[in-house]
Amino acid sequence: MDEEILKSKFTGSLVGTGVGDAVGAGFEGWRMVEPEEVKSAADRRDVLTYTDDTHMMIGMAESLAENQGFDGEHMAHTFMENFEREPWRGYGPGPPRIFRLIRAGEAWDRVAERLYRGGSYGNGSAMRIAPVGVLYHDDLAGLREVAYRSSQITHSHELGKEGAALQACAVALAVNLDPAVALNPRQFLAELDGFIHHEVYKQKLDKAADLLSETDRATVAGELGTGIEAFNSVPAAVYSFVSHSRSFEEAVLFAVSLGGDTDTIGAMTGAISGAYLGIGSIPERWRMKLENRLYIEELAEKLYEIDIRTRGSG
Ligand code: AR6
Ligand code: MG
Repeated sequence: MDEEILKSKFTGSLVGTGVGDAVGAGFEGWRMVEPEEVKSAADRRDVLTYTDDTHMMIGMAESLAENQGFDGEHMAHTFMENFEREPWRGYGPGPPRIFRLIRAGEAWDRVAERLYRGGSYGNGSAMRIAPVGVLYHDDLAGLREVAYRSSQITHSHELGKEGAALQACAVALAVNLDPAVALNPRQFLAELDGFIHHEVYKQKLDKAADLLSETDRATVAGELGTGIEAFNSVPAAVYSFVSHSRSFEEAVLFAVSLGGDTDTIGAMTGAISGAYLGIGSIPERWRMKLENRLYIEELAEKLYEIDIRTRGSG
């Protein structure tokens, strides 16, 4: 693939996370909303402010860039320090508790098991995963391992880990596809199905395929789910992407219009769409207003440089 196109996919996925998150942020908890309404709300705002989704995505990218790959202890401390600087980003209930326990000296890879029964299956480890998806785009075994281990910091339930791996894989597959060639939605879903192990996700991916010709948004939202749990939100993001693969804007507006956990489903949809279509597909009027855009682009470029070096020596 042309190196400029590949680079634009790295930046597209990370900035896409931020834009999707910020566009969805005003509608969290709504039952359903018209795409037009989401669009005009985003257009009216002077700054697109992101939430914890993008804040944690930035932490992942910072840690991966600094260590040229995954270092769990470092990533956990990066999350914790970022949270302590900006605790007002809208974090879910679990992660702040984890950060306090890590601050008190608990081990980064054990602490998450103390939350909920068997650890969290919230979507918090999937929403932030775009940097893993782009960095490991040509190594799906490595991607799975890093998705699981990074999830272990805050979301140790197997459904939390699998949701992070599914979202990372969707980003990676999108990076590897030529944006000039029309996407085959069924094939994309089938490849994800081949990658994923857990039956809960396999069933959701099958449903997504069955819903490809569905025109009623309420049916899509009801069947796939739009909740805070990873299995009730990653499938909706994948669906929003495959059903609107030619347009970043349409994919994100559709994702948010489903209601529920709109910022996170918007963030995950933006990550996949940006990874497929590249940074140029993100509407300029949104991209330019994204808070900390230049820093996010810089982090994406650092990950891209690591990718080039790894491929050069591999
Ligand atoms: N059993 C029952 N409920 C659970 C379990 C479990 N094992 N695991 C999670 N939940 P959390 P997050 C429910 O706290 O994933 C922000 O708004 C439980 O109700 O780990 O980081 C972001 O933008 C729990 O409170 O946080 C995202 O929208 C909830 O899932 C979201 O929060 C969330 O899990 C991310 O939250
Ligand atoms: Mg959020």
